[in-house]
Amino acid sequence: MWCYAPHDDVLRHASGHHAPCDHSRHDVGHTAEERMAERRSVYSVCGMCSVRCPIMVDVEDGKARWIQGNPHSALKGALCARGAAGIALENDPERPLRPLIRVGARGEGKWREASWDEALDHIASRLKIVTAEHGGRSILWSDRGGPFMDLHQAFVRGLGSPNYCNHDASCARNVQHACRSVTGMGRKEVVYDFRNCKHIVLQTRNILEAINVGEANAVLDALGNGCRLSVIDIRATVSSSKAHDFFMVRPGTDYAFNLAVINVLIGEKLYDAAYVERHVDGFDALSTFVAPYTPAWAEGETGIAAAAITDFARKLAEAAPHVVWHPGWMTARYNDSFMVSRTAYIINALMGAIGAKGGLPLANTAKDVGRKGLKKFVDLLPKPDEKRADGVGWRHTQFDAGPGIVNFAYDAIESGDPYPVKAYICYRHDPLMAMPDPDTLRRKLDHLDLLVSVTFSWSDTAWFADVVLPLSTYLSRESVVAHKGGLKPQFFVRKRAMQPVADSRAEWEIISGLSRRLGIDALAFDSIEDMWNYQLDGTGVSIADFDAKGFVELADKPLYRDIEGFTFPTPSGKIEMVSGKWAKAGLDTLPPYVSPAHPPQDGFRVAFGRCALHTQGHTVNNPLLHEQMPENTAWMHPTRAAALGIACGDLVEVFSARGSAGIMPVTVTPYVHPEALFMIHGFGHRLPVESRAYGRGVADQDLMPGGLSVYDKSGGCVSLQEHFVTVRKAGVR
Ligand SMILES: Nc1nc2c(c(=O)[nH]1)N[C@H]1C(S)=C(S)[C@@H](COP(=O)(O)OP(=O)(O)OC[C@H]3O[C@@H](n4cnc5c(=O)[nH]c(N)nc54)[C@H](O)[C@@H]3O)O[C@H]1N2
Ligand SMILES: Nc1nc2c(c(=O)[nH]1)N[C@H]1C(S)=C(S)[C@@H](COP(=O)(O)OP(=O)(O)OC[C@H]3O[C@@H](n4cnc5c(=O)[nH]c(N)nc54)[C@H](O)[C@@H]3O)O[C@H]1N2
Ligand code: SF4
Ligand SMILES: [Mo]
Repeated sequence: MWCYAPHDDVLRHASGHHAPCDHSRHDVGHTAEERMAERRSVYSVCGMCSVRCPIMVDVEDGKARWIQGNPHSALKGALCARGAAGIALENDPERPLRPLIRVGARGEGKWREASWDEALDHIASRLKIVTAEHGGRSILWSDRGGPFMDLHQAFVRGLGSPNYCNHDASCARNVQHACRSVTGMGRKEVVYDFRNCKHIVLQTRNILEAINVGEANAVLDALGNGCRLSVIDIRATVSSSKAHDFFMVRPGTDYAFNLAVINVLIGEKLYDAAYVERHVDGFDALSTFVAPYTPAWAEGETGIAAAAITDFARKLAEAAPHVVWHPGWMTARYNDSFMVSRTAYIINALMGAIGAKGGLPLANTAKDVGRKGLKKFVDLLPKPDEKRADGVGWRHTQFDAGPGIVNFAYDAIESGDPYPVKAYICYRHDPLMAMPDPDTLRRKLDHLDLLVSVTFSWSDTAWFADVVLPLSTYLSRESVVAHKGGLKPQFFVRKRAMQPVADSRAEWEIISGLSRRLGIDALAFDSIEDMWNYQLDGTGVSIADFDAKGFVELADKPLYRDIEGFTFPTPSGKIEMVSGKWAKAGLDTLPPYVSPAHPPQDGFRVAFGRCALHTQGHTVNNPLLHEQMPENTAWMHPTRAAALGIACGDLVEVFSARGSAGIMPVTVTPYVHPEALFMIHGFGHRLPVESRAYGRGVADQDLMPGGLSVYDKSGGCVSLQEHFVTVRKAGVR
């Protein structure tokens, strides 16, 4: 069994400053002494990435000793390396250990330590001043979205602001909007039924390294059962190493690839004609549109042989409707990424896979299985009668208003259009790393009167903030109850496995504390139990019901809803090849393909992705994960390296149009497209408080000057790979 032993000085250091906070009420039935002496297992939820896997934490003497995947769940005990590194995070002194209030200039790194009361009083008084001068609408909030956002959205309502945003404009908004434009539903309203699938297609999706543990298990099980796997990527990955077909496309040409596949499926009548007749609107327009986009044409664009595309389309049709063409996840890449996802959904529809077992069946909510959903915190507060600062819902009518498009709100901070935005709470969000061109973003954020970062590790945004509030890690905080849709919908809850080592707080403690100070009485809860009880009221589930497995399933067995009589929530009521909603916003959802520019002489297209060992930018300073992977390297094709006189392992300086972004080692490999310079995201840290990560590798977001205003007009995501870079040999290691 692996166990992380904290340095003694860490614990002494942190516990010496531990604020008095009575947490005993959260552990009903245990005295502090009993807790210290006992060994127990706590069902909880991982928080090391946005997936939030169910976990089981072994606790001994009041400390988390071992984390594994919840054995009752689809994880069957498995966990990824990052989730297991939570204990190292909890014990790491190189993170904000108590509230900090800025005393120097923004970003200078001069702080004074504050008590929680002082920090929350400070924020509340600043928010009151901003509200008095500019109204509640001038407060912006952003987070990572996901199952706990109800409480956040309620708090933003309580502030009197419509400006709740999440990080999705730099992640999956293009997929969300693509799904909406084709089916009328959000992307999570369908399930990827990998376990019963016969042909999985991964396009811009590295499912075995950009991990969701349950999903990775399901894909491996499917492969074991003879499911076919095809991977479309610009480089080889662990996923492609398991594939029957691997297509290494020219970066940015996926739309061409998909159009050619549709061309074959329609031209050779390989689609499900009965399904199309029953459920699809606009098929004739699609047929006419794809006619010129033949595999021979696509070969010139993608570099994939025409015969291989044709053969692949035929194999796909053989498996229909047990087909999942993954529409992608991190698709904030190109100006046509929305269309890549859209055509993926269209192909799934042509295969009859949307709504089918082994394809993309409909996800069920509590209501769909005859149960009552959680009571929502947002319903405790009136919706502010204000337009959103990011223009979503009125200026940009095609986009979902729920989480908006956060970078448009940044424009409002700078311009004051449509109204001033003066305070910004970044909760579990690091936009200075997650958004392109941090220099420009810093200039925009500098127009704020108040910037607050709520975080469990140092981040570029925390460093630039006026107040830093340390959030407890997922091991030492509870969260509100969450609902997860799926074939078997469920409620799940994060429980506190141990008391925090640092003087940090759980989100409910922070939100209740601020609500109390701001007069948002509806959210000024005294305990997490009160919140859980409010949420569960009337559902027939009590908090004790989570003791058995950590989650409560709302159905006995997977429910596959028949879509025969189903009306899709689109303007036509059908799956739309031409989107009615987007057309109303003046946008063409079958736009002609535009060939991406080739990089200039000696240049590369910047390309990035995730690795199994790190989450975004916030784990590269984690002692355990840093040891496993301390820096990123630039992947370069041998022909390009030879032309530049670069050998594997050499150091190169990487330049954007604006200048140098730093020096990194090169990995020379034939398994990356010659036009791309690929690197793992999240490195290139420059904060003096992170001794391990400091100065290691290059930050891809620094290679995207002007990137905040380069975005997919139909999908809403920033287009992070629409940037070219050059390299210069900087030495030999
Ligand atoms: N250039 C470039 N930009 C990108 C990407 C890229 O590959 N390249 N990737 C994009 C993607 S896919 C996404 S999702 C966004 C991510 O952007 P973010 O959502 O900003 O990603 P994280 O680094 O996970 O940020 C979470 C921040 O919240 C803090 N935090 C506090 N509590 C918790 C907790 O309980 N759990 C976690 N996980 N964090 C906590 C972390 O310390 C960290 O500072 O960035 C996007 N931006
Ligand atoms: N280990 C780990 N797992 C994670 C995360 C993490 O940080 N670390 N983050 C979570 C989050 S927030 C997200 S959004 C998901 C992301 O999950 P994914 O979207 O699967 O992750 P990425 O690695 O960003 O991108 C997938 C692949 O797209 C490829 N790609 C780049 N450009 C192109 C192109 O032009 N065409 C094609 N076809 N492929 C291209 C990359 O080479 C990469 O292999 O992962 C989640 N899981
Ligand atoms: S994929 Fe890994 S890091 Fe993400 S929630 Fe699951 S176990 Fe945690
Ligand atoms: Mo993401």
